[in-house]
Amino acid sequence: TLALLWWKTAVGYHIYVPSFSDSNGDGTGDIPGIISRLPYLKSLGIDLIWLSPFYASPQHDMGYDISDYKSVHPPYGTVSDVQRLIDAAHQHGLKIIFDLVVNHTSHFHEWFTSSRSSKSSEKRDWYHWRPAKFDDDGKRMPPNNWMSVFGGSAWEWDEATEEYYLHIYLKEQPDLNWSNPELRKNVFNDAIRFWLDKGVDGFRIDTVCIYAKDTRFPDAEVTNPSSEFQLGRKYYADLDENFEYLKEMRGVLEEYKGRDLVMIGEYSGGTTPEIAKRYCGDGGSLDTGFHKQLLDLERTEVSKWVLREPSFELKRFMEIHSQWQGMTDGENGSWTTAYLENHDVARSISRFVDDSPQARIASAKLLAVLIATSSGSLFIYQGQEIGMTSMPKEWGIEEYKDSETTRYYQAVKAGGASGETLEYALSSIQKVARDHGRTPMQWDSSPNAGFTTALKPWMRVNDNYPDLNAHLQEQDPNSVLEFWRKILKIRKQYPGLFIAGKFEPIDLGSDEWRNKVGVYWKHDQQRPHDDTAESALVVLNFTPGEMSMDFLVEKISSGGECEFGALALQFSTNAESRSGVLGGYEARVY
Ligand code: TEU
Repeated sequence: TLALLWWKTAVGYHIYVPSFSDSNGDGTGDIPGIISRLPYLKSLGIDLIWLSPFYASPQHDMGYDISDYKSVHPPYGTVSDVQRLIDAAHQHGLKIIFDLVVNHTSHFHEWFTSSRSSKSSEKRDWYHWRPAKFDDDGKRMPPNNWMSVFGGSAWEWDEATEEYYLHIYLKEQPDLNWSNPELRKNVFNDAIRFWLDKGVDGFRIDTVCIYAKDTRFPDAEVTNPSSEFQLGRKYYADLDENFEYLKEMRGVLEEYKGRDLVMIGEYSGGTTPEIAKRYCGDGGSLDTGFHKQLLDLERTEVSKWVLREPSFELKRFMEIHSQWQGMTDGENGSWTTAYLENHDVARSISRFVDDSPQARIASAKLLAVLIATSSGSLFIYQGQEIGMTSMPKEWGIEEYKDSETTRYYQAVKAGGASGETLEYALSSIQKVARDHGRTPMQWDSSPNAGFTTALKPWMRVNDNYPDLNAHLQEQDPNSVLEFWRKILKIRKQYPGLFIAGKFEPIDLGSDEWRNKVGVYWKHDQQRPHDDTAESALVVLNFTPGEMSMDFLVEKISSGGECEFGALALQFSTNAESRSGVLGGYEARVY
């Protein structure tokens, strides 16, 4: 049997605190609300909760701008509520990890207010301050041409001491200077030890690749001539020092003997499987990480908002997925995660399949099979287990709350961005805004989906909640929720195949086929290629139409491994599944 560590076999569930469950009727989700839903999570079959940031924050970036690591955003509750949550999760046999956001703080964090107050502040060097440059006309310019992830310069001028500070994200999120040992010590104490002492089981580590910066701050190459500012990633992602800082961080976790803590990093957009191996393979400090390449599927080099045409191609999706699946093959001890959604993306069935009322159930099950048969640590994002969809197209821009979205919309309106029309911008927002993943959880058919008793939740509830909610699905054996419960059990029944198996895509020959159907083997690597070795064949029809399976018979038997007819059908998402004919959006496992 496989000796898999707990965080490898665990099914994770990602909770976005403001949108999960509101216990006190103020329209915002909270910690006591989460505690009340633990039995639901337990019944789904999960083992691990990842909680989005709940710390004190002025909420310029939904809590990814922290003003005090050791206290809780009041609408979410108190430190003792969080303590109760940790204990209650443990009583339910669940592990729980927190979001660790330490590349930057809020500009309201005491560290920053002190740092900005004077050049001689003892915390001055805890952030990156640089004098202005001047152009030929004597105009004041930022120290270099780096672009902020959310648009515009990555530097903000500060009148108080007449210098610029660095912010890779919003100007309300100044970057910490990790090269300062005093700063690191304080991060470890406040953001890490404080919560480990309370019993948390580890961290999802935000923006884990970019703590170290090239503090000479060279200009980035001009890759987008239409923009004043350029991607400086080369000078702040995956630098050697970054690996050293993470080693130090790991050391802090190692102080907690016998706790078996986990560190799961959030990689950056440029992190390839090769780079990821350096983070989580032998000698690396992370256990595993979330790669971003499927989240970024639609975007082009120009920006997040200028989309590829067509925006989704199954072929590309499967190529990227299969590269990352290769990380679990045992080589150099590396490991990956398997996930399709988080709080930074639109809903997967809306992005990849069909979220119309007739097709959304089949679509959700199709994607459930894909990800639940994939190797790695599996993560489900809240609402994915009931097949929640992106926001309706009819909703106006006022329903979008994310500062990334609103900044972009305003920039286009003002004639900025990369020259898109407002119409294009809106259609792009309707596809890829982060807001789509942030609408409140749909619990039942009561007003506002039972998320809150308030008249107006902080974000509008999707109009489809009367027909799409957890309560309805609990009573329906054919629901998406019931399907997830079932498939999670099957995943755990065959860990060698589904959790740690070798992923071997089957080449369907032409791009036309590759864009219609996904087919792959999972092989048990513990007993490779002897007579007892187990393999599973997964077949996913991404088109609405039926198709004959003849195309596949040829492909799978050409390897000489087996005859298609000899394979036993383990299960299908389609109750009327017929041999030889693949139904529309049907997924099968042999
Ligand atoms: O995301 C890191 C990140 O690089 C994001 O910019 C991501 O590429 C973006 O959401 C794409 O639209 C993390 C958090 O997940 C995100 O919510 C935060 O906004 C960001 O860090 C800053 O803390």
